[in-house]
Amino acid sequence: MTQPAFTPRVFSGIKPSGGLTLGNYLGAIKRFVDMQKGDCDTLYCVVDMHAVTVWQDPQDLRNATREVAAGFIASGIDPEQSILFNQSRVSAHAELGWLFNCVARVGWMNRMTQFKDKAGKNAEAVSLGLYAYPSLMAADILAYHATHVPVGEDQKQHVELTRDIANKFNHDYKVDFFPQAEPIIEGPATRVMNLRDGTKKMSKSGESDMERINMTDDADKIAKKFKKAKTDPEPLPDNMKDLESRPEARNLVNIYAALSDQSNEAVITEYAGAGWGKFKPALADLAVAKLSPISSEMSRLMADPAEIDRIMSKGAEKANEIAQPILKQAYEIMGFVR
Ligand code: AQP
Repeated sequence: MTQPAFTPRVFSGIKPSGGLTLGNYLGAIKRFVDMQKGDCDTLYCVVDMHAVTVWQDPQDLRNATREVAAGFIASGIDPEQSILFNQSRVSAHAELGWLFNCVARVGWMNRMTQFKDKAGKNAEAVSLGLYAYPSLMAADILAYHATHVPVGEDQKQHVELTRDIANKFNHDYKVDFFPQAEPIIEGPATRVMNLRDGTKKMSKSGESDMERINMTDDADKIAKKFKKAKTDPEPLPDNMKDLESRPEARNLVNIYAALSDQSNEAVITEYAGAGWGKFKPALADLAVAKLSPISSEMSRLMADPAEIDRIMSKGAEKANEIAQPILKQAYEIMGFVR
């Protein structure tokens, strides 16, 4: 089946399951801002319906939804240029998500490593929503016929499943209706790791606050967290290859590179032979310089939640205008009487 020409369109989201981390910033938001500068439509979503796949206290969910929206805006997402909204305001996500639950196969879901990681040994007791999460994510993307999805490394498998769902829908109904969305995973920090264990991803919901940098952390906290970050006794080498077996050291170099918009090779060349006593304070200073203007702007925005809600509501109206006709056609293709 040949793929018809779909207008390039960017979609991505972040779930308000806690405060934003440096991982969300470098792996996603910073890159969303870069893509906003291109020629295509950009839609950025606070995916609140994904957040409730695990328990969220209602007041925490409200705060985190506004905080993620504030994080987008403070980092440079312009609500006049990009469509910025929260997922639950556009019913097409849930509706198309159900249709895709009937397209996706249980065997496909069983292969999703994020579900395995999150459910762990407790798989019988987690919500059905956590299991079905990837088909809702496919709906998030395909409700807009989005073609490009900037994500961190951990979401690659879910974007690939989105392609499988689109393919199966197109094949089963003999149409060329849904595009093949491309995951865009670029830069030196596509997987920012936990500061206390370089083999685990930095997450909002990780157990200890010391394992992550929150976008709202102040200068002292950032300095303290980098100072206490796990490393090894060796100085930095002069090439990235020698960091292959040193995950914590590699992570700090990658973070430095992403924050300073350099390649990790350039960073390692600059700091070759340096010890942690030199590198960690330089990294902390850089992180404070980049994050503190964003966190001050986030606090300013968070002081006026009604304004954030107004921005998300306006964005949802625009999102709905794109998604509704696509949803309507999907229903028609499947044979629903409307
Ligand atoms: N550590 C990370 N490094 C690079 N990218 C990351 N992303 C998340 N963590 C890292 C990217 O941020 C976007 C939004 O992710 P999400 O919040 O919707 O889901 P997540 O990946 O499950 O994030 P968390 O922080 O790990 O949340 P919790 O702890 O609640 O599950 C995605 O593009 C993701 O790749």
